Amino acid sequence: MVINRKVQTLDEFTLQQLRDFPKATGELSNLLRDIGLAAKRINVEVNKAGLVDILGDHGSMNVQGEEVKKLDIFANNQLVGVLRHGVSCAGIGSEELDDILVFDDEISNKSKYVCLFDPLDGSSNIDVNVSIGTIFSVFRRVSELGKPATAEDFLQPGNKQVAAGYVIYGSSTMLVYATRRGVNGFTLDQSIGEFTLSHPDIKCPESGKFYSVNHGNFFQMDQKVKEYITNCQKKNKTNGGPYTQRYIGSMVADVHRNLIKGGIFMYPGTVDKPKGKLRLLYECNPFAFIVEKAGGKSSNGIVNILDIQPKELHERAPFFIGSMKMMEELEDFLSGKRSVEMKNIVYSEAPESE
Ligand code: P6P
Repeated sequence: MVINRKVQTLDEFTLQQLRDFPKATGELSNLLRDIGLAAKRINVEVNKAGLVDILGDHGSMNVQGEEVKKLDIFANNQLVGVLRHGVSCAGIGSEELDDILVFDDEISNKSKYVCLFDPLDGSSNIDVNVSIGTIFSVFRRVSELGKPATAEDFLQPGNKQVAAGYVIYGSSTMLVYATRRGVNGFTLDQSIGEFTLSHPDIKCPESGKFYSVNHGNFFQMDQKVKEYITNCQKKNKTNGGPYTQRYIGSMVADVHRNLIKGGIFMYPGTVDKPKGKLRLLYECNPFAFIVEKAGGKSSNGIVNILDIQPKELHERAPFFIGSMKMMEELEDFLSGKRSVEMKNIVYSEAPESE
């Protein structure tokens, strides 16, 4: 039987990283492989969500006050299980858990890392078969090894992440993760049950044609954000406008598309929700780390997302992320350097940008 050595599995890739960097202890590689295992188990259930009674509301409410669907709990339990059983994680923070979960056993307390995750983001889309995802963030502990992890291990700015990634359960199931060495994508090969390297060294195009925002919130947004969005809809020879609006309402799917093809994703603050909707620690930070390692940029509209010092586990942040040139154009509007006349715009045809 011919063994195709060109197909590199996630395990082979992370082991190769160890060969390339002999000083590495292998703990991070182990942690990433653990997450890959949990993702494979979650994928099985996501793929049959419509067939078994795992679908539908779990009835409980999570810390966000959102109805929890059974798959959220299943996904959370898979991640907690593999990380607690592994030897590379001292504790976790999860969208589904009110507080951090410290594993506090002799082996886990010696682990260098802690992990935060949204086990199944976009779960409100499960019953309409829209792509959903798992998002994760990995920090090196700041507390003393050998003792239980502490809250400070989790409340670090995003620029201290050592790895971050996501799994998208879509037309195919992909695991994408970033370390300081770059961003790589692995597609699940169901025939061998392994994530295999399909998108090596992902780079975010410096510009793109997609802008992603929930237009239903438009009139609640800051004027400068509204002007930027209006500019996205205008003909513009310099930036290729008008852009195409694509918004699936599932962050992993929206950001993944923009990472691969170029684009900008926005979840700004609104009058009702000045901090927006998205969670800093396990939604904004991981994607900010990934997209920046791929050459893109992110912010909360004022500072780089990765520079924010978190105060609490489930805090929210306004979120803008995407291609470098599109983010720079957004910043020109947010700083007032550029503006767009919005009165009397006749939309019979997209007006020229000045
Ligand atoms: P809205 C899903 O619930 C989620 O957390 C993200 O995946 C998604 O980007 C966002 O909320 C959608 O929120 O308010 O536009 O429906």
